[in-house]
Amino acid sequence: MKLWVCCVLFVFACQSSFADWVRQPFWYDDARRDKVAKGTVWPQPKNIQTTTQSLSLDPEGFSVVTSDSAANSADCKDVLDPAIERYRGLLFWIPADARVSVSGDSVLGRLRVTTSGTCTKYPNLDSDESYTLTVPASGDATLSAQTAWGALRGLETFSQLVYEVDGKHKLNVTTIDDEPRFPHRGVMLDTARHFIAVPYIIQNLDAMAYNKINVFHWHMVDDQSFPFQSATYPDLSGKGAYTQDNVYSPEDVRSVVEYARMRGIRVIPEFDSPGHMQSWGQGHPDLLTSCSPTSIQQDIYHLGPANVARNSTYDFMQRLFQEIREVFADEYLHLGGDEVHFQCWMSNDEIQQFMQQQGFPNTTEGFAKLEGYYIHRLINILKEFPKRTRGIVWQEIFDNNIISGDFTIDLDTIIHVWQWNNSNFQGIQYWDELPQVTAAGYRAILSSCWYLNFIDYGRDWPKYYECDPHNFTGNAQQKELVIGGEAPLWAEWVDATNVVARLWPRASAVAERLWSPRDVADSDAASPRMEEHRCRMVRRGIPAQPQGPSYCEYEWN
Ligand code: CP6
Repeated sequence: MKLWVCCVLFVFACQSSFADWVRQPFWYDDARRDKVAKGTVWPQPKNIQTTTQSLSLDPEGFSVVTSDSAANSADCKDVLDPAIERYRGLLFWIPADARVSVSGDSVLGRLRVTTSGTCTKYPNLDSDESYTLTVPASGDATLSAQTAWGALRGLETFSQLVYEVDGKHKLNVTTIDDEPRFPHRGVMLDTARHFIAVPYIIQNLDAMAYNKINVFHWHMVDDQSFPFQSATYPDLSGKGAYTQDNVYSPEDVRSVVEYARMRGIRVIPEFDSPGHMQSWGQGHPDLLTSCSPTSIQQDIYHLGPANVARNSTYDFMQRLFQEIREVFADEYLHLGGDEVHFQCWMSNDEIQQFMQQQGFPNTTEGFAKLEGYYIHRLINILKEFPKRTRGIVWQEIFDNNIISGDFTIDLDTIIHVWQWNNSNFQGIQYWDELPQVTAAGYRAILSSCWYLNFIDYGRDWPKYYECDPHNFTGNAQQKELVIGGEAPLWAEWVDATNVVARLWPRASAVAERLWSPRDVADSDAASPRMEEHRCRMVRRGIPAQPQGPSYCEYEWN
């Protein structure tokens, strides 16, 4: 028996496929990344002309200056000045005692930053993030952008051009003209299955900025816990948080929103309803539907989705969302709407009565109408807010429209596509969903192929990298309606101990897909740059996990 196994292994080992498997060629290439990928940019810019002519930077003498037109606008300066300070800190990493003098070299002395448009206090979906960056053979380098948000992206690019040779900070003569392919490029973090303390959220915002990601979708609350401390309804976290240490105070939220703003990142909070609300029921049981004992939805509290039959539910949501809109500042709120199981509603007399009143049949179509009715009312509530407010919803809300035949959801609502279909999960494939969503005229964001909570043995980023949001059949107008995507990290098996390493550099694959032109799609070609980028993040203090055997010049310590 043993001999037989040995023979099979021997024959297999002689096949070249086995040799390839042992020697995964990309691992070898990547371990030698220092020879090929120094000073490369992630995500890949739209247009980059680079040369082999190098300039040195003098950490003592180098300066970044803003031109007068940038200084004209207080809103631009407010973001730009601190950013320039930050990037000064990121530009020079060689320890002082290891630095070699650059005297006698061609030295780049200055980077001039100009913004020519007007700046907004907060970044938004329409913000212009384009920039051009020139590093000439002699004279000042220039970075010009329409807005401070574009200038931030350009500063990040500039900092990535710098590499280390023989104790010197160097960069090559280069011209870059860059802008994102999609305006909505996000990471979603779930802080309800596990509490994630603010310093780790902050660290992720740093990593997002290094990847030009501009949306932090904060899936703040869910069935398991309600960590948001609401001034209007203190019992929500008072009774719904895991502990009173595991809460985000208004001050915490404000500091996250401000830290994100400084990096051109929008914070979009999600307060998921009418499903996934168990934790809300701890302090406010009347908000939820009582399920009859025969319903499979019952848990120890016998409560299910929101009680959508009561006006008091809508009053509650109005007051809560009004507070949320003020604290988070973004024009968009994520309203959830995913995974509502209809059995509990079906088992409740009050809901049944309400459905009869509304003329909704007691069928799947009827419950789809009921959920549509609820979200429609919620969106109408947002419309009455003093500041313009719009909704993002998970795809079920759109799918229910199709089931019920009632297109009651406003067209300025964004549909978040998350489902897929395989042996473990029966949903709709995104290439079947996006044609329908966009044909109906809705804008869409994609997450289906970027669920970072799934892990495998091996490097999995190429699979995220190769997924394209335009991989569906549709006309140009439909493609235009896909405004981007998000990499979600559901946190059933994630907390502060592993959140940063699980996200990075895997989310970097998504970042490049959403920023760079569509034809930048070859993961083998991207691999050395990915390695360089991962080491750069490690050097900057982000514990980004390795993607195979390799080393970094500055290892984690
Ligand atoms: N929680 C909420 C979740 C998920 C969703 N919504 C989820 C579903 C399937 C998988 C992973 C996560 N945990 N509120 C779906 C949007 Cl595989």
